[in-house]
Amino acid sequence: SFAALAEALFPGDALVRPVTEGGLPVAFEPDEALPGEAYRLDFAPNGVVVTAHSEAGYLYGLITLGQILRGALRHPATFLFPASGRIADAPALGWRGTHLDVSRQFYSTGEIKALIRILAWNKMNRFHWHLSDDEAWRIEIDAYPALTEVAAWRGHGFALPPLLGTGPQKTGGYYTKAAIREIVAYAKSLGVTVVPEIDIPGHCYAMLKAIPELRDPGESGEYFSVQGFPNNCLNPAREETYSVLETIFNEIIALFPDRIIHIGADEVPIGAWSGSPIALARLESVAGKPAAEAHARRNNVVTNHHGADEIEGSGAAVLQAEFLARIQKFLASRGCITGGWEEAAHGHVIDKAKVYLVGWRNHEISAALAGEGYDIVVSPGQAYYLDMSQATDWSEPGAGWAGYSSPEKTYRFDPTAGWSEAQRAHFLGIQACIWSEPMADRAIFDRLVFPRLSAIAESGWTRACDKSWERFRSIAGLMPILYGWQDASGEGA
Ligand code: NAG
Repeated sequence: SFAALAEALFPGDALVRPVTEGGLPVAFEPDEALPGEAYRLDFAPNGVVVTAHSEAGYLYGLITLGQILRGALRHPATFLFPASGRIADAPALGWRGTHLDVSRQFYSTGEIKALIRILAWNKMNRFHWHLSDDEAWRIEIDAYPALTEVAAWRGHGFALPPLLGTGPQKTGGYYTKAAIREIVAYAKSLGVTVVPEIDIPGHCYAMLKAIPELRDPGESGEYFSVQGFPNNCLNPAREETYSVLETIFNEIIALFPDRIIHIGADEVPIGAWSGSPIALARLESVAGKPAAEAHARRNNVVTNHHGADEIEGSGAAVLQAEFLARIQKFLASRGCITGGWEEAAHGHVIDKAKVYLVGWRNHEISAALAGEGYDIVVSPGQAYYLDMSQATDWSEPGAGWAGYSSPEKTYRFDPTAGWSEAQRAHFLGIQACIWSEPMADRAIFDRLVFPRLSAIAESGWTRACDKSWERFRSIAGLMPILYGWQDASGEGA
């Protein structure tokens, strides 16, 4: 019955209830001719038939019925299901993702599950889970307890003058292995593949706080990341770097059965490793003495800002490329596809056949990488970064390095505008990126994420010729009540 369907899709949600008193029977029919996530709904006076080829197809059919029920809330007294007619539906794109940064803000297991439910409701099928960054490390690793004991928390350990009382409370959290298994299983039940990200070799300040032995003891001087973190990169010339990472990835692979592992690779500062003698020696052996000497001159030089820190061709890029290729080989040997932000292509040593990239700085870079034969998920900051403010005039919260993005701009963005057939052959799909630096509370999160998340989802599911901004706008105002955050309870660790 619809009551059971509604309960399965929206547990405990009082807003969803059968519209017809007696409920309406739903039958399921297999059809092997339908592609994976496609479904049909056939309406008849005595019920609805959902036809599909896979669990995902049945799920999306049921979600569409759930959406019709939600629509019925606007006219509860008069709503009737159609007595005849057919909905035949299939996704436009294979990769319909959302990325969430849980390093800059921590989200409880309950909140993650609520977000996954929202993704499924929007017929999104990938959850890219950004589990580590300079600010914090969020995943339990048995071999290195310090990663979570030290690097999952902040705001404590400062000595305050006695009159000010005790120091600040620590805040943060991490996901235990049990929590991760629970989340991955829950996502699977809603058609969502979870892609964990451990961001390396840059964005590793927290990891290096927890495992300081990974630093080159001979390193001197400073380089800074675009966010201002000093010396935040794992050293590619230390053997321990690889043995530690292999241990960590082995534990992670065991938790994520879909075997897609994202390794970051974004924003290695151009001065990275310029004060590390072992890294400079490695660079000299790969690229020659002049390259190593040129790189050493970058030590203590502050360069770098958003969008302009193109390190391709630099000594840092050479070292990074070698590092990434080695990690990728290891992951491939464990049967994994490697994901990376677009900079993972620097140096072009990574194996294109076993990699996918997420294009983020702008549309042109994504197009160029697709042209070079990299499989790519498109998520340009200018349209799909949900931390970007919705307006230019500071009346809205959010960041601005990629400019502002109104819901309309996000909705109308065409991810492959101007791409050739050859480029489109490498287009995997699209992704919303929820970077959480500005999302200090739930109100700001909701303001930034909704309804732009649904605008992106619609470009993932609906063919461009069937999209309509006017229709989207007319329902966007209803979205807050559709999302059902209310049962997002649960504590992190
Ligand atoms: C970039 C960083 C990210 C940051 C975000 C904010 C990527 C791949 N890297 O600087 O750490 O949170 O922008 O918009 O986006």
